[in-house]
Amino acid sequence: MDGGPNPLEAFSSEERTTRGAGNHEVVCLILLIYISIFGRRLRSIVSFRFVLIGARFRFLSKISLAPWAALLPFPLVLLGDSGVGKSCIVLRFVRGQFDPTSKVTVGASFLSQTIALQDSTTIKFEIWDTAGQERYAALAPLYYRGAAVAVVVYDITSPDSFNKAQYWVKELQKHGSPDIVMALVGNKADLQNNREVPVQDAVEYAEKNGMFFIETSAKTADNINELFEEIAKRLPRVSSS
Ligand SMILES: Nc1nc2c(ncn2[C@@H]2O[C@H](COP(=O)(O)OP(=O)(O)OP(=O)(O)O)[C@@H](O)[C@H]2O)c(=O)[nH]1
Ligand SMILES: [Mg+2]
Repeated sequence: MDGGPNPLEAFSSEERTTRGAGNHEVVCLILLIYISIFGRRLRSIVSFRFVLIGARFRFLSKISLAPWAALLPFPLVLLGDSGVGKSCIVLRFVRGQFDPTSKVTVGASFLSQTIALQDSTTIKFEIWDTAGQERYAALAPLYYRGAAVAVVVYDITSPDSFNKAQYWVKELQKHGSPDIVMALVGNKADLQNNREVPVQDAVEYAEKNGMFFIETSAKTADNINELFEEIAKRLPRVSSS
């Protein structure tokens, strides 16, 4: 039977190819439209989730982050010449003790202490007591780089230790955090008869360098708590609003 020409063969191969491609294009076009609609929906679902997560974080930060933030520790570093009494200041503050036979610190030592202020805020200090001996000087940046507070100590009976304190202040100004809270501490205030660093010199130096100044005695506990309370008052607070 002749059956007439095969309708498919009526098209040249070129036409078939063209028509086939046309079908694919239509399918692709439909797919693209579908994906773009579905994709938009997907994006909106995802972004809605992010909005929810963001809102949840904003909600948590308003409701409960402030009390938690108050418990976040503040890294504090003590710097100063060997023998000025850094370790004794820390021991007095943390344990309420004084060690007349205190040994030189090797490398650095770590202690933490929490204090409650009058406005019922709680501040936790992570205290890095560095070694004042020259051989450990290169280690100091490891401790002061991330510090929120630097306590620079000198001995009121030693002008050399006051010069060394000024060296540490310059180091902190060059390499410390720009918003670091700095305190200048003249220790061994119980040795008034041997004083060689006038109070006025220290007051002027501290003022010029935007530092808080206090004289302490780790031996008699004079001004030790006041030193840390004053530092705590100067720390940035988290607002609960
Ligand atoms: N009279 C008096 N002596 C103190 C006082 N604070 C510390 N000392 C003495 O000073 C000496 C050195 O004290 P440390 O606290 O070990 O000194 P440091 O600054 O930690 O020294 P390094 O660890 O070497 O950096 C010890 O014999 C202490 O007993 C103080 O307020 N008054
Ligand atoms: Mg020490």
